[in-house]
Amino acid sequence: MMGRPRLLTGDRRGVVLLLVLATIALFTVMVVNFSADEGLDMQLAYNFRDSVQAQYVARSGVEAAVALLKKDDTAYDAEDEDWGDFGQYAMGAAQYLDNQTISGSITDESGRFDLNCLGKAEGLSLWIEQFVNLVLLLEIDTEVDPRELAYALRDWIDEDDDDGGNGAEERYYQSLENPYHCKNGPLDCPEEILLVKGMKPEYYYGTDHYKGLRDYVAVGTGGRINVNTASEAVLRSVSKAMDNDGVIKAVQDGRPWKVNQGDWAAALGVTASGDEREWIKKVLTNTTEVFRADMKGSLPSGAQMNVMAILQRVQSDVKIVYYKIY
Ligand SMILES: [Ca+2]
Ligand SMILES: [Ca+2]
Repeated sequence: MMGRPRLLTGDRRGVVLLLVLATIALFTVMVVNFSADEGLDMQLAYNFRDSVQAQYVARSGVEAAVALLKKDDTAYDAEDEDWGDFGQYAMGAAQYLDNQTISGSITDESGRFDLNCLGKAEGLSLWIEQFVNLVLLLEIDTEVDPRELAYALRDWIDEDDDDGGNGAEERYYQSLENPYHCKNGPLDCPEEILLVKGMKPEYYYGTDHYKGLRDYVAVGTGGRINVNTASEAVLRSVSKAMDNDGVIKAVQDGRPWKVNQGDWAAALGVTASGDEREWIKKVLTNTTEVFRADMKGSLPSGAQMNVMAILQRVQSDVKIVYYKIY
């Protein structure tokens, strides 16, 4: 029977000794550093404490937004309601916050184009048309035909792996120098558009010469456009028949639209074919289910934190469905 191998030969003992000495040396350096950096560490700790506190102040702004939307009248949604004046509301809250302040706004996501509609099978050509109209109306200087961007977005979102000969699926994304997977599912946030073939940051963020898509797109509204909150570009993009000065004036003069007109084309004096009329009826509304809260928490020390939350209202319940700290 062989004896147990000896664990440490002479040479190995030497290695262990060196390791122990090195460890002691390391701890010594660390102790010296601890005392030298103590002041800096305290400052870092204060900063961290303040940033966490500012974050919670911003978070309480989101909670205030949820409370405000829970008691909002769901018959119509427009900026003449309490949620449209969140700034005033937040200033009133400041007196309870001991010099900490919340500032921010609640906006309607249904005033924007829902990018995820490009993944819908139903009405796809019309959603694509709407996206293309929006890119053209914003005068975004795309290198490729905006239709190609729309097709690439369609493929990014739709479940299948069929690029239809004009889009981009898994094969394209795997051929990149730093490959990644095609999502084949709905976008979680509008910024995700930057991963899609053909998109450039400037198309989204804008330049000195044109506005980007950022303020005009959303995800998760289902595609309904609220006539009370939509910008002119978004209203015009709905269909060629909506891209008309008289129609835009009729929308704006009628605000707030407290009653859903149903046949919006008739209500707004739109000259449209039967199909266009149906499309306008399908897309336009005067209510919303998805709101966005942008909140900033500030402390007297100057610490500030921003929070963005997407709030979804189902009947009179309001849930946070997306939350980002920045
Ligand atoms: Ca309302
Ligand atoms: Ca796909």
